[in-house]
Amino acid sequence: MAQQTATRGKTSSRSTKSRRAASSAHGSQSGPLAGEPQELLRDYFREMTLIRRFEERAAQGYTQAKIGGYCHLNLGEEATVVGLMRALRKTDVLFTNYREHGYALAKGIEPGRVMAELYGRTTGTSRGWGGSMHMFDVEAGLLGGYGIVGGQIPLATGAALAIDYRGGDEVVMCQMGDGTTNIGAFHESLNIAALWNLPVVFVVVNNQLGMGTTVEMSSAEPELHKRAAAYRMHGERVDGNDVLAVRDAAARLVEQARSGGGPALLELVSERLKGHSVVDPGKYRSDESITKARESDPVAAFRAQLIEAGVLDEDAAAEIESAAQADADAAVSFADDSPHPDPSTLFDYTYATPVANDSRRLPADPVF
Ligand SMILES: Cc1ncc(C[n+]2csc(CCOP(=O)(O)OP(=O)(O)O)c2C)c(N)n1
Ligand SMILES: [Mg+2]
Repeated sequence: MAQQTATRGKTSSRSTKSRRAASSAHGSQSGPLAGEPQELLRDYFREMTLIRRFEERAAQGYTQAKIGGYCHLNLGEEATVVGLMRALRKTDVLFTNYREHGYALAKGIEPGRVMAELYGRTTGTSRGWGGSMHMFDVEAGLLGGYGIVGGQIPLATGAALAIDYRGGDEVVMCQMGDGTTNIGAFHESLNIAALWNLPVVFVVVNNQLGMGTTVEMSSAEPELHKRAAAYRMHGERVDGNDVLAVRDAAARLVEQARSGGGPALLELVSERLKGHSVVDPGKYRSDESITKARESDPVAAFRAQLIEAGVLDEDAAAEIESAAQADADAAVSFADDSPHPDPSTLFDYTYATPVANDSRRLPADPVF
């Protein structure tokens, strides 16, 4: 398939014309939203708003010392998250980096269980042992948030091999950040996935920063989608602030992978509204870059777009926002009311299966 080579800033998004032609029987709005069922558009706005409110409450929980360890938020990446998850079937599986709260929510996991994981409670997705970076839910098809940069890439590739070996029709989506595309495992995994034609879509959320390092400072080829060319793989770049463009590109590449068309690399250009993690004041950013990020806030932009198109009015938008706030607040109450794990279970999930010589000792126990 031809490599798309959109230059930085010039991102491809689905043509208005084809969108209009595809489903003119649906919504009556014109412009880029033409043909989109209105209820679906409102659903996207609901989900994006829930992620926004949830992450705001997570940040608050961290400053109240209710949440420990590291904590990275999807603030500014809501359109990317929702667009990507809408391209997957329930049976498709997702691997992500540590910035995954929004993915867990958009993959259909109850907000209370996601917040409880942040709070380290037994009702959390990983029984409270994983925390912010290690959400896991086999039923929902979320096979992990990973704290090691790029740790998810070989695992996702292996999962795609397992699907292929068993003759399944599921697809793996492997999300990562821009700062992950220069590590060895990225290149090894893309190579093997292309060689063996595995059903996996690699997604780079290019928020233009790896902690405080810009893409231009770290990557000799800053147009990250072009890395696919080294493996004769399809690569393309899309505006990560456009939920419909993300959904459409992802859906096309997921279906290509599902039908034996092989893996692909999708780059989504996005913005991180806050610091790398909740404790990062982001002092290394210029005022100009912060202003630019705020101006392209995908939640505010989508809200304005839906109002402009008559899909929402102010009252309906405000109603969705207060419902999202109530859901985020209820998630906090659920987490707060849930029990902490019993210390005696500390080593219970160290290995998937019991390991010989695993003495199940606690750190302070005598060695002999
Ligand atoms: C192997 C490894 N090296 C370094 C780190 C420290 N680290 C955590 S996040 C990060 C930046 C990754 O940036 P990017 O891939 O762009 O993801 P983003 O945080 O922007 O979502 C680094 C270097 C780590 N967790 N693992
Ligand atoms: Mg990044």
